[in-house]
Amino acid sequence: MRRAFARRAALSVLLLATAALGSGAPAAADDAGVSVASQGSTAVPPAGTGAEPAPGRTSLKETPWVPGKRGKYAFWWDHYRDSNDNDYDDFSFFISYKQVYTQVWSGQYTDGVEVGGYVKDHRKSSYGGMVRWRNGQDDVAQFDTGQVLGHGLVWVGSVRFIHVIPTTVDDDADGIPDDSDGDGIPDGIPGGQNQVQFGTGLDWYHGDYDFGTFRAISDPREGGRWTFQFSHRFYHGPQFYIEPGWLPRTDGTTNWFLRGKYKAFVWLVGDFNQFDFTDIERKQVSLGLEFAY
Ligand SMILES: [Ca+2]
Ligand SMILES: [Ca+2]
Repeated sequence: MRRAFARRAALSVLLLATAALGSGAPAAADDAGVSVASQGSTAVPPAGTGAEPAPGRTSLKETPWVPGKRGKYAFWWDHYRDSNDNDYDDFSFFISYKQVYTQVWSGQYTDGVEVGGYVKDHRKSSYGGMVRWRNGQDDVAQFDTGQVLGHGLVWVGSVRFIHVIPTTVDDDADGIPDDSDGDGIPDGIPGGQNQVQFGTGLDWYHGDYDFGTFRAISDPREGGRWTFQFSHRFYHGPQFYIEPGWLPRTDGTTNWFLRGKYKAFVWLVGDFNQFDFTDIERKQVSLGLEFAY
């Protein structure tokens, strides 16, 4: 029921956003920073980081790199409500400088820090990575590349190494490890403590700032399961965009998000199933303020 609703909602959002903005967003030639020549290069987000469908990631909210600027900083409030009716509030601070960034966050769900960056070759293809530590959740290292193909297309590949910190599952969030088969041995983390995740896909830059994203991301928790991301950012000048995303999975579940920006105000709403190595579904509302410098 919830899945069906989420799917309908996501489709409605996509259709509405496409109808409202897809045709009405003129490519503003004077939007400084990104020329036609630099599309798929300057504007490329750190490759592969957009491949992450989990809501806690910076990249799901924003591109860390601002064309023509040294960087940017942002303050975020994240509110989660999970399928056990638990609420969490987390706060984070993000800052990028040239080709590196860091983010720290703290709150009821987790505390953590992430550091990432990239370099580019003479073809403006990127090679990047990030490391992240989340207290009581996981340690992550990722390497990724974005290869410029021309015609605004960038091929993205990524590999992510994940060390899951909890050793048992607690899907009903009662503080007691679940034992689904009742044999007295708690359920282990699906996929084990150490996991490797692969991602691949394309970004397509067109217009002055608009871009579409496609990703296929393996799910090490369940062999053969993949998550796909279809999203598109519709710009209307540098101060305003809206980006709907639809994330179907090969097991039939669907996640979605809708994010946007108006001047310094940035926001995201979304619904994410099986978040963070549990069967818990999490709805998310995030509000932030961000400033380029
Ligand atoms: Ca439990
Ligand atoms: Ca058991």
